[in-house]
Amino acid sequence: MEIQLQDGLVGHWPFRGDSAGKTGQDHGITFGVRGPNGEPASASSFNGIDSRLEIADHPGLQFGTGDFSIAVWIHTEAKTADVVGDLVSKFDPDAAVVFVDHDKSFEGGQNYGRFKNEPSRIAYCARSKNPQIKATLALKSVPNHAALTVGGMDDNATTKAPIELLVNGVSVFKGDSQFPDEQWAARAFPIPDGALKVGANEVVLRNTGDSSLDSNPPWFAVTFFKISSNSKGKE
Ligand SMILES: [Ca+2]
Repeated sequence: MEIQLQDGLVGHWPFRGDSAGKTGQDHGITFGVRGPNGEPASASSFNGIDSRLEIADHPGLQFGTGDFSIAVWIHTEAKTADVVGDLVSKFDPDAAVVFVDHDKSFEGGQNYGRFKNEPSRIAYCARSKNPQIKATLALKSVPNHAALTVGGMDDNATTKAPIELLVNGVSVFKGDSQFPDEQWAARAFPIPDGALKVGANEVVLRNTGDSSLDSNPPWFAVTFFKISSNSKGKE
């Protein structure tokens, strides 16, 4: 079966000449550089730090749960001294999201590396060396009816780890974790009005279990925190 590139095509950004930015908002891209085979103005250059092309949301970009393909043609330096950045990502512009492996603001918890395919930190009990995980999320504006979403995992015991979640010191959840055992899940917790502010917001996940052990259950693992508008809370 032959499949044409144009079949079901949602978008195509050639990055040739200076036209690439016309279909999005460019941030620090150098257009019109030499591309494949040294041909002038046939490629664009990204600085690898913060340059990017930002495309506004569009119904065509709501992929749902079906399969889709993304193809890119890139050139990198022969030798790179840094980790490779994202080629394509999608995000809610009103949300603040930090991932354990992307954000240096994570403190505390045992840095567990990759666990069940996700980078993670683990909070052990209250009297252990790693009883809490803290991260800072920067908000450009304060969403109405906000929620804190946690990408987390409960321990391998059949019981649930007792945890407390705090946003800027305000408790948004306290009790047995509602996460599955040894399986990643994302759960949203409403944040009371007034708890958030523009700028840095501190999120803490605390294991309130009564133990000093740094290995046994109850433990709780985190891979990301997200603060966003809680769509369920909107009128
Ligand atoms: Ca458990």
